[in-house]
Amino acid sequence: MSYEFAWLNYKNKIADGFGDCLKKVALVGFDTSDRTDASILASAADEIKRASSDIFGKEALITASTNSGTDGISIVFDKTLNMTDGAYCINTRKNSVTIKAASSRGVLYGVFRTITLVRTGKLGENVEIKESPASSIRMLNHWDNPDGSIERGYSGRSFFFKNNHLYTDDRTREYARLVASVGINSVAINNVNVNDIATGLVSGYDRNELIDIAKIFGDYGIKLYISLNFASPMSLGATDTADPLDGDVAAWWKKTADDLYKDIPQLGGFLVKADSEGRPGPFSYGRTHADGANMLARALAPHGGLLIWRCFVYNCQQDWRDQSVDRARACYDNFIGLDGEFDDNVILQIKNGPMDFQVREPVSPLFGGLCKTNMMIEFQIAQEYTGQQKDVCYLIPMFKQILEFKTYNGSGDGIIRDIVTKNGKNGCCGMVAVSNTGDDPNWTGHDLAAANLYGFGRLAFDPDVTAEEIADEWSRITFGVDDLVSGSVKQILMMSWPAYEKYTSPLGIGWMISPGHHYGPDVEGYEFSPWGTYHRSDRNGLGVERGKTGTRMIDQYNEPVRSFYENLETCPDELVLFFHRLNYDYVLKSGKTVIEHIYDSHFEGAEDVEKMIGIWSSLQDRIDADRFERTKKRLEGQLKNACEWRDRINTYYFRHTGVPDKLGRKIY
Ligand code: GCW
Repeated sequence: MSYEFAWLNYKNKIADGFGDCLKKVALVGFDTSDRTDASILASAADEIKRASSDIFGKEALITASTNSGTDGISIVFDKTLNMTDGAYCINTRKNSVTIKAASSRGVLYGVFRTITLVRTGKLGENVEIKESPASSIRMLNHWDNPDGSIERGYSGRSFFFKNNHLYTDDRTREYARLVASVGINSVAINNVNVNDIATGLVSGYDRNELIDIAKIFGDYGIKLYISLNFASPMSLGATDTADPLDGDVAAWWKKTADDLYKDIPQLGGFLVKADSEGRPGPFSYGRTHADGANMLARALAPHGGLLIWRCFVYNCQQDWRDQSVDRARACYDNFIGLDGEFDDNVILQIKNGPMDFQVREPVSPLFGGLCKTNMMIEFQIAQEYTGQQKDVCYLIPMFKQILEFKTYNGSGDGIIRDIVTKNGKNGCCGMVAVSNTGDDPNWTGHDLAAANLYGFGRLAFDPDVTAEEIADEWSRITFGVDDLVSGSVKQILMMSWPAYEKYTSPLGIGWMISPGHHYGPDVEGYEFSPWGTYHRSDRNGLGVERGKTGTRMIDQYNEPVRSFYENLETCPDELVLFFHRLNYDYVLKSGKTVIEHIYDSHFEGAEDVEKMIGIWSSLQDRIDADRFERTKKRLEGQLKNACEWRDRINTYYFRHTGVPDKLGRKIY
C-alpha cells in the first residue's frame, strides 16, 4: 500500500523565518567508528537533506567539518558533552543554528526538533533550547499478528507481518523515521497475545527478517522488543513444562536469549502478557509473577536486555451473579504482594486505569502501592473503547491528567509522571502506548488520530508540554502553516475527548459498548457476561459500590486519595459512578441529578459533534480535498454514532426511571 508522510511531509507550507539555515550544513564529529552511532548519525544527516530539498527544491550543501560554521546549520556530535542519552541543545545566532548532543540519538532528535521549529516559525535569533527526554523508555506496542491482522487495529493491516511472515519494505524505514521524529526509542512489533508461529519469533522463526527490522529500527535509535509466549519452550516441543522454576525451562530461555543477542545485539528485550485472558503464565505451576518474570529477566540480563511484564491480570471467567468479586481490584491485588521481589531489569507495565482503557477511569492504584518495583505506564492510542479511529478522540488531555495525578506513594506526592520517569532503577521506567498505526496510506485511519501518535511521543519525551501546544504544532506541520487551520483543528481536538465522554457511558461507569468489537453502544452488552464489567442499573440507580460498604477497592489508594474518593462530598462527578452506586435522584456537584446529567450530557455530546463538523467544514478551501473529504466523512459517521449512543442510553434510563426530560427533548 502506498503511504503518506503524515507530519513529516516537508512539502507543506512552512513559516517564514529561519528556514534558510537548512541550505548549508556542517557535520561535526560524525566520523565515528561506532557502527550504532554511525547509522543513527547517517539518518540525522539524511533527514536534514530531505528537509532541505523538500522545502527549497534543492539539496543542502553538506560538509564534514571539525568546527561549527558561522552560517547555516552545524550539527555537533560530541561524546564528551555532559548530556544524557537523547538530550540535545539547539543554539541560534544571526544566520546560524548549532545542534549539539553527546549521543547519536540526541543528534537525531535535535535535528528533527530543529526542522519542526523551522517549519513552525518557532526558531528565532539568539535562542537556546535544551531538551532531554523525561522517560528513558518511550515505547510503542503493536498488537500485530503474523497473518497481517491487528488486534484492535483500526487503520488497515500490519506493515510488519504478511501471510505469516515478517517483512520489510520502504515503509518499515518510514515508520521508524516517523516515530523517531517524536522520540520513540522502543517498539514491540508483535501482539502480546502470542499465537501460532509468533511463538517461534524468539527462537529462530523469520530470524533474518527480524534482524532486518532491528537494523532499520537501529538506524533511528529504536530498540526492537519481542512479545513472547510464556509457554514457548513447551509449545515448541523443547520441554514438557513451562514452570519458571524448572531448570530445563530456564536453560532453554537462556540459550534462546543468547542466540537472539548474537544476531541482534541491540535487542531491547521481551514483553510478556501472562496469566491474562487465557494466556499461559506462572499461575499454572503455582508460581508467582515474580518467579516468571525473574527467570526470563535472568536470561536477558547478561546482554543488558529488559523484561517488561504486563499487570493486566484479572479473572475473565467471572460469574456476574457474584457481587463479591470486583475486576477493578485485580491488578493491585495480584501484584502488591510482590513489591521488591522483581529483578532490577524487570519493569511492570501497568495500564493507566484499573479496568481497561475506558474513556474515564481513575488512575490504577498500583502506581501508588508499589515502592520497590520498576514501573511503566501503558496507554492506548488505538482508541479501542474511545471511538476506534472512526470518532475523533484526542487523548492527550486525558494522558496529561493521569500523569499529573498524585498517588502519595512513599514520602512525597508520588506524582505519576515522576513514578514513571524517575523512579526506575537504571532508567528502567517510562511510558508505552498501544499503537494506532496500520497500512492505511495515512497510517492512522482517521487523519486526526495521528495527533494521538504524535502527542504520545511528545509527551513521553516532555510531559510538561501542554495538550494545546501539541495539537497546534501537530496541525501546523501536518496541514501546513495556517493560523485558521491550526486554530480550528486544535479546537476540534480539544473538544473531542469531552464530547466522546458525554455521548457514551456516564460519570465514569464505562463498558456500555457493543461486546466483542467494542464500537457503538449496547447498554447491557456486558451486563451478564463473565468479563467483570457491570453497571447493575435497576429502577433506583446504577453503579458498583467500591467504597467501605462495597468491594473496598477504594482502600487500595493511599490517603488522602482514599478519603477523597470515599466521600461523596469530594468524589468528583466524572468518577462518581466508578466508585459509588447512586440513585437517579442523587444531586451531583454540578447541581444536576444523576438522571438529568445522563440526559443533558448525551444531548450535549451529540451537539458537540455537530459543532465539530461545522468547524471542520469551514476549512474546506484551506485543506487539500483528499484529507478534507475523508475527515469530513469520518466526522459524519461520528455524528451517527453519537446519536445512536445518545438515544440508546437516554431511552434505556428513561424506561427505567420514567423521569421525563425537563427540557422536553426527544427520548424514545
Ligand atoms: O482490552 C483488552 C482487549 C484485548 C487485549 C487486552 C490486553 C491484546 O480487548 O484485545 O489483548 O486488552 O491488553 O491484553
